[in-house]
Amino acid sequence: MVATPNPDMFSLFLSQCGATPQAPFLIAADGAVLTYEAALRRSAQLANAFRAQGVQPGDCIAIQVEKSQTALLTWLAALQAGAVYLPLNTGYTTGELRYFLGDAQPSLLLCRAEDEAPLAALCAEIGVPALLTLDSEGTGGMLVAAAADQPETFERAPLTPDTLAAILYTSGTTGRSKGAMLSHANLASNALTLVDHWRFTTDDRLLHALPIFHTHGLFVATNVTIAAGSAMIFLPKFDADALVRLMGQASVLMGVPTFYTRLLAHPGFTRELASGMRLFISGSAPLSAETHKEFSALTGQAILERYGMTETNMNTSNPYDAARKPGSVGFPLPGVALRIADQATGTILPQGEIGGIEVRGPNVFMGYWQMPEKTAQEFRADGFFITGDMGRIDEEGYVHIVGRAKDVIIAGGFNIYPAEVEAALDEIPGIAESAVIGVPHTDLGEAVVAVVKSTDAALDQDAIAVALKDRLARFKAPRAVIFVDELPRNTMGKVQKNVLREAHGGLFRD
Ligand code: MCA
Ligand code: AMP
Repeated sequence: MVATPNPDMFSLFLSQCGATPQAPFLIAADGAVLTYEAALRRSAQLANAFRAQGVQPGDCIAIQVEKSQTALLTWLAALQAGAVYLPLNTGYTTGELRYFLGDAQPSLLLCRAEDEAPLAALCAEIGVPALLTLDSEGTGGMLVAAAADQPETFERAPLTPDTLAAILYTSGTTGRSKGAMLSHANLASNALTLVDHWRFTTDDRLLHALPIFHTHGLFVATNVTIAAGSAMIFLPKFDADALVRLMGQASVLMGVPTFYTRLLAHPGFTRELASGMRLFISGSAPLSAETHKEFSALTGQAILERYGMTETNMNTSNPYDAARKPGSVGFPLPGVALRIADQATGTILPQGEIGGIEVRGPNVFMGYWQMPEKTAQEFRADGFFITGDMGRIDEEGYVHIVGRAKDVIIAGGFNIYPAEVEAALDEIPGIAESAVIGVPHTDLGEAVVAVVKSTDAALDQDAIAVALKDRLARFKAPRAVIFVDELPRNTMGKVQKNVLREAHGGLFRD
């Protein structure tokens, strides 16, 4: 790893290209290798193609495409073009995109080839000047054609550590989604810390099966790989069979807890197979102590759990060398200050007590895009960010997340805000009111369940699924709908979700 005084991700990438140009950067499932040097050339062509479409430094480019090598290289292209990268979950519907594109006003949208017609209309409607497409393999589409004849070098845009590198939208407990603004320094500082903490080297081969539109797959996995000069075995999506087939060539896996429960259920995942790996990392959602222990019993290795957020990148991690405690997210990372405070007053609580988790450090974002008031509300006067997670620090200093103050469901590592699903449900004719809860789910950790008061006897779960199809990404759709005569309410008239959780919590338990 080559460190520079004020590093940014593209400088780190260039350092690796200079030091080991022929080292593998991306390895496909069939073994085909894309070297650092080839990735530099291809990403320069993409940067030139973006520039030719009118993208200037500081402009935003929005991306909603399937995972492919070319899709990943658009991140490197944006970095060198000085563009602000806005990756979007491939599950979002056109209606959901209308909000994100309207809010961020990108200069260019890169979308799937099959979405070209509806999204060209959307771009015309909201004034996005350029649209390119990319096919699901990353080998065809307007972007590939536009980049083919472009020069393989690109004069990168100047930047400072505080230059905006990316906007990632996080859903809101109430109201609008917020665009978290991440600077080049936010991303590079966290990547370098993690390389060090997790002992990444040029020898590492990271098994990459996460999506690349969220922090985990894009920043944690990819930026750590770049900063270390290691390689990724780059898979289009999670598939337990593929992971078992390729694990023998890998040294590290990063995943959400569902990856680990599915691996444990796979007959091909054995102690011998795992013995070639030096590190298994979990995050994005709570890894149950039970899964942690089951994994240790099978493999003899302890999963390393860490904790982060879109707004903060990674905040804590279990240690590399010392005990990795089941049910704990470890210690604050070097440079990150973490405290437990009373949610209402901000008073710092004594060690051992449960309160709101607050963090401060070079990893913490610059604020929410065009929402200065919302940003101000979520920071304390001394610069600590209020995460909305509840936790405690135990007698040995390990951080434990014990719940969430924010009303969010985390299913398979995706965050889903009940208020958004309720609003979509309430728009359906025949639904008088609704309440959405998260229910324990053996595969996804939590699953979305809707409790609905209906005035239309013909309305059933299937009809609701059809009505939601174009309004909400599929991963947000209720896995079950329960029809009730009345929703339980307290004396203030507020729906008692705890009563609903108690009544329906056993729905997906084996
Ligand atoms: C897919 N579906 C889901 C989910 N994923 N439903 C609920 N929750 C999900 N997570 C739905 C699809 O819409 C589809 O619905 C059906 O399930 C099957 O889709 P498929 O793609 O086959 O699903 P899968 O392969 O089983 O995917 C499950 C998965 C995947 C492997 C857990 O969701 C995944 O890779 N999750 C990782 C998420 C992640 O990267 N999170 C990091 C966020 P239908 O059949 O009805 O069409 S970053 C973060 O949280 C912070 C910063 C951090 O700390 O990292
Ligand atoms: P996101 O909004 O997608 O950035 O998700 C961030 C949230 O995921 C955090 O605020 C936590 O609630 C949750 N999270 C991330 N890592 C962990 C973890 N290891 N254990 C429990 N929750 C986690």
